[in-house]
Amino acid sequence: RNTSVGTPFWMAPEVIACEQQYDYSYDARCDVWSLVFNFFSDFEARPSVTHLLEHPFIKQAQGKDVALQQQLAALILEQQEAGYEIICCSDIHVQISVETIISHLQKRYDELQVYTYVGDILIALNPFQNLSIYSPQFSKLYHGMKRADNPPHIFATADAAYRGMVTFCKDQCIIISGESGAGKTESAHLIVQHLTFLGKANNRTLREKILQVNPLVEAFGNACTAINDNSSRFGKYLEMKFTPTGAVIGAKISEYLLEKSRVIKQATGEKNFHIFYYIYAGLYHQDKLKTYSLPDRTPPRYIDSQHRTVMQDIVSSKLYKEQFDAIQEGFRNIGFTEEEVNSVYRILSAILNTGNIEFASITTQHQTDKSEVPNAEALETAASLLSIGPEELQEALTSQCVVTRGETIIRTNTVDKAADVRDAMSKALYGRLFSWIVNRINSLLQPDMNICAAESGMNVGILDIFGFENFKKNSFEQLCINIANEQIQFYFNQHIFALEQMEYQSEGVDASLVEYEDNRPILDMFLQKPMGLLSLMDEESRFPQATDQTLVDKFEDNLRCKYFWIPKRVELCFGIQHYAGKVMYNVNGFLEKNRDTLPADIVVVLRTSENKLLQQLFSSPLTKTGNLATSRARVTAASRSLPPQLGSGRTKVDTMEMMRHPEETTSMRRQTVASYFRYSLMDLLSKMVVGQPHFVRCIKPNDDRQALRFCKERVMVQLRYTGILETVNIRRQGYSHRITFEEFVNRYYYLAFRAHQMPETSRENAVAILQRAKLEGWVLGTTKVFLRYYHVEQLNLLLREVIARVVIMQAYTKGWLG
Ligand code: AOV
Ligand code: MG
Repeated sequence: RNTSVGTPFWMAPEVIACEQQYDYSYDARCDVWSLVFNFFSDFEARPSVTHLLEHPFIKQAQGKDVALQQQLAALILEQQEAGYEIICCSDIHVQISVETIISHLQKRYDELQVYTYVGDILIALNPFQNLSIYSPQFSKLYHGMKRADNPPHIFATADAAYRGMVTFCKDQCIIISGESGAGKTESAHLIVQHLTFLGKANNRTLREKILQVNPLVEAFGNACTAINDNSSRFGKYLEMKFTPTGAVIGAKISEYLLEKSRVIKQATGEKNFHIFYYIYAGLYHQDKLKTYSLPDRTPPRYIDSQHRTVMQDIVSSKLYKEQFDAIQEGFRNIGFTEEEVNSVYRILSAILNTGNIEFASITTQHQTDKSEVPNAEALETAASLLSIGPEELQEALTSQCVVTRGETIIRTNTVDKAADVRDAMSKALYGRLFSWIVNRINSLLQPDMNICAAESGMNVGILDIFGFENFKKNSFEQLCINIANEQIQFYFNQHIFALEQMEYQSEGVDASLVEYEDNRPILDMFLQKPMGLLSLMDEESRFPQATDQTLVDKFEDNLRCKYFWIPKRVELCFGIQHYAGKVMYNVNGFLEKNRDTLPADIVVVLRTSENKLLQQLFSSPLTKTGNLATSRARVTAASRSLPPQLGSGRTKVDTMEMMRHPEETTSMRRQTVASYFRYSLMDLLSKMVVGQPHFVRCIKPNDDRQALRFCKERVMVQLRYTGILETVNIRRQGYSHRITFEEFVNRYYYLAFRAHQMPETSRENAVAILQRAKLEGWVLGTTKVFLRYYHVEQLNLLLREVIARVVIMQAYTKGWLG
């Protein structure tokens, strides 16, 4: 390929590394890493064709076909005479190493170019500082442009998804992945920002509402961890809904696996969910701490179990207050009533007061392990905020009704047991409150049926989950988080590698098979039934006598897999070799966290509440079971109908493959966290597989959250485990678009035929169009045209020109134009 002198080589030549006398550069236009060099500097005098054939580059070129090489050499000389600079690429197999990519990324990062494409995947390096590239001007800049027209940007990815949806009438999903603190949540916000810009609704308020959804939900679902001050403690799939013409009409959030345990306890140096701090600062400012009975002398135990915080620091925080104001505004704008918001604050305060309830044991002559509440004030305040009777609450906390053989027996709770019940109640309150807020937002942002029937609408989904975590001490929560990430990686692999290979093979197109790290065995080890880790844990959770030790023993006896091991010297621990690295888990409390039991007595008491919201939270059967029913229906439906983008060559098995282990047999009655988790994953994947995916890979350049610090080793590790290198290879050789001959001819026949001709949708006509469009490098399969992504851009551009001409002609013949 040759480019005339002075033609900008996409954003000027991006020379990324000098090896020997050659420079390698990445060319977004043809999606290849190419070799750019001043060819003639290698020769002292003007070379002849024979000279050229001796050149190492030519020797490797054209698949080593000598005849072709001669042609090339002649062409090069001809071009040089005409004053062209020679840029050679694509058919030289430049070995791209991780090092090459890293130095490229580093150079860009140093210039604050945080985005880079690898094929159609966007790599986003966390800048750890505010960049001025997200203003509406930038949204305009990226609107409807070809990708190569502008530097890589998250807006371009959002734009591609939007255009994909409008052009092909197909749902899209943007999958953002990366480890904790890599920038997923920020990226998700930016995507929503650009999509609301694109989906110009006449309705400005709707756009504002949608923009406020993320901050609102994150106030309740995010918290400060050791890794990230604004760490997502739940998974979020936000679907933005559009009309077929691309106007935004609504939104829907699905939330996954909120880390409820954070409500009652946080690891050293970590905090509770943001909202607890926000309400303190905000309500303090409004002089309303008393109105909501928030304990104001010392911070409640739930937000400061180690007594490290001073009340004054919380209430006087400017940041917290600002966030509170934003939350209040969000609630109001989105459409929550004042009464509802009031109830939310009351429940939050009730949770904090509940956490302060203490228990002491009383010994009577007959009973030894009975407990009472020495600080009646906390109990009474909590009960009053929940609009329930304090005696009833105390009863439910300190005793337990057991029905055996038709007889009801009251058993008293020990101090420890009572504290567990108290904490279980707090977790349930918070978890259900969170789900309620999400559901309420969904009902308020539901598309207006008058504008667009739901079934004719389309959506772009944005997945932002909690990133891979590896702390000094990792517990049940980290296990769930990391399994979820493992599953997302599997989905990525399936899409990028496995399905790609299968499609090539079934179409008879040569696919130099790209090797990649398949994490299927690890996922199987977790999810398999009945011998996978989660199933084993569920089984053990059913035995009341089980202990952490019996759980570890069970794992050790049953999990025979190189990804799992029990360390010799550390007690109650096991190690997992995840796709993203080794993690040591401490099983302390695993069983209890998995059982997540909420005594029936507590539910009964809470149902007596006079607070409407609270009644709602506890009136239905467990919300999670409700979700699961729909989830199950959807999973089945998804596996029945093939995701359209997977093409006809795929079988049902493939969809099921994307979601490992979709089958489910566990009884719904005693739902453990693990089995709920399994369902949630399936539910999520069933949503994802129906859309055309776009991948954003967030990378954390350093662990100190420092701007402009690029730690090569850290980036290297992330590039390796995310499979970016393999991605480069498969994309370089790959054909990202495969269109059936029929679809291709129908879509592009204007380019080679007259509008009224309606040519036969045959292979030959597809070829005619490709030739007419002067495209090179495409391949024909048995039923499909295989195109590189830039081919599609070129075709669409041509199509647009032709259509514009036709429109002008028509206008002209009608006499509309002079
Ligand atoms: P995460 O979502 O990937 O972690 P975040 O999106 O919360 O990570 O990013 C962590 C922090 O990095 C943010 O609070 C910002 O300070 C900074 N940051 C990320 N992206 C940008 C950007 N584009 N511009 C400026 N600052 C940015 V977790 O949710 O912990 O897995 O569970
Ligand atoms: Mg996040």
